[in-house]
Order: sequence, then C-alpha cells, then structure tokens
Amino acid sequence: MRKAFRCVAASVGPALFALAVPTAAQAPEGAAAMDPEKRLQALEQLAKTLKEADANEDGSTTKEEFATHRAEQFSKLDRNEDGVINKKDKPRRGPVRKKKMGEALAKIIPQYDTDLDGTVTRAEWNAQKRDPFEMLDANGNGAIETTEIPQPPAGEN
Ligand SMILES: [Ca+2]
Ligand SMILES: [Ca+2]
Ligand SMILES: [Ca+2]
Repeated sequence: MRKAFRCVAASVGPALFALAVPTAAQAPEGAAAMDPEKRLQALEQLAKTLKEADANEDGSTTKEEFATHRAEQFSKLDRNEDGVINKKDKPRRGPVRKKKMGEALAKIIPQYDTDLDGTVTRAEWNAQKRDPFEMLDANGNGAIETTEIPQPPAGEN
C-alpha cells in the first residue's frame, strides 16, 4: 500500500536561510563598534562565567576549569538528557520556570546552532565563536586571571 496523498512544500527553505544569515552591510570603524551597553553586559557576563568556572577559587580560570564548567552548563540545559539542546528541553511543569527556560533556550539556541537545525549538539556548543582565552589571556599562560578581565571605565554614568 502506498500513500499517494502527501503534499510537499518544497519552496520554504531558502527564505529561512536568507533571514538567518546576517549581511556584512554595516562596517563599523574600529573596536568601539559594539554598543557600549552591550559590551559592558558582555564583559560582566564573561567575568561572571569565569568566576563561576574558577573551581579552586584561586582567582585564575584555567582552560581546563573553563571546559569543565561549559560541559556542566550543557548538561544543565540538556534537561531531557538526550545529548542535545533544543526546545524539547523546556520544562513541562511550572509556568514560571517554563517561561524562563523557554526564553533562555530561545536566546542560546540561535547563538550556538551553526547548522540551523534548531538543535545544539555538544560539538556546536564547544565550537565557540569567540574564545575568551584568545581575547583575554594576555600573558599566554593558559589561564585567565581576574586582573586580565577588562574593567568597565569607572566614574562614568
Ligand atoms: Ca582556578
Ligand atoms: Ca535535550
Ligand atoms: Ca545544530
């Protein structure tokens, strides 16, 4: 027996890709291109992450500590433990948690889902766009000390 009634919509794919790929239309000058507020937020977030990752609390986060922390974060987000992060990891109960987690997933998935299949694999999770060690490990010792994290300019409002 064959199913002959299936209808295939073959023309929706390319439009989605056009939306998802950002164009390099705006070419800002220099490194100050980033919205200062966003930059500050990103820095604060990074400092927080590095602090959390500093397992032995010696004020310096090694690559190893950072990798372990990231692996733990992945496991936390992968609530149904199927080895990938996607919408199925939303909690089923608790409206507040469900909303919060849903928002977090909606933010996280597009950031890491490089092949745009709606699912973040461990490989995609580990392939970071910006390696904090490349950016911040000024003395190249494979660890980021708290002193190497750039501080936002003080006294500004
Ligand atoms: Ca440490
Ligand atoms: Ca999952
Ligand atoms: Ca993916």
